[in-house]
Amino acid sequence: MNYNNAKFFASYGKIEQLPLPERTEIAFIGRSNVGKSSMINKILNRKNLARASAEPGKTATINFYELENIFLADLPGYGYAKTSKSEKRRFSELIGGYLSANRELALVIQLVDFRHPLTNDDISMINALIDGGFPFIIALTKADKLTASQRAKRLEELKDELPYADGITVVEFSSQTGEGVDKIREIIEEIVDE
Ligand SMILES: Nc1nc2c(ncn2[C@@H]2O[C@H](COP(=O)(O)OP(=O)(O)O)[C@@H](O)[C@H]2O)c(=O)[nH]1
Ligand SMILES: [Mg+2]
Repeated sequence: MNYNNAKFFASYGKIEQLPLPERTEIAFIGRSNVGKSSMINKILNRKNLARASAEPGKTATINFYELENIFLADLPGYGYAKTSKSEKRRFSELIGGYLSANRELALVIQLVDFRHPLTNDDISMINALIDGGFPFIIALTKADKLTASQRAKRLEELKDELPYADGITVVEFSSQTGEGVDKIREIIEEIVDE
């Protein structure tokens, strides 16, 4: 798979605008500011293809990137406290709408911040993925910000926060150091080969 030729495809503010589901898609879902755009940039060897922002809560669109014959879909980040109620509703409608739109969704990469306990929004999202039968993995982001013992502690706590975590693939990831990017690419390639 050639990650260097990926391109921005389009942004969609409404589910009805999405292209026909003719290509395999991989969706990136997570709290606002968790590192979705940074992860996409890292996977695609780019600094700023997906706009990574220090200003959370801004992406109220679904952004598609074209990687060979598949789409990467950067979904709006949920859970940003300062977003207005109506915007929050729009964000969650976009995410829910995307998931129920019968896309050719081969994988969801659910990002959560390695440093912090799962938020209620994270847990609702993960439960929705399980209930909907979506294939997904969990990426623990910003791994560079934790010491080895902090990591061990969080991994232990995660078992309580996600009682069914045993069957879920969990990837420790940092877009800063590149940790985990090979693993994510491997998983993408397994899917595409199928
Ligand atoms: N230290 C560190 N910072 C990160 C990492 N990933 C993202 N960030 C920072 O977190 C902020 C939000 O990242 P972004 O990719 O825009 O998050 P998004 O809202 O989920 O798309 C930006 O300031 C990034 O530079 C990471 O792996 N390590
Ligand atoms: Mg983003």
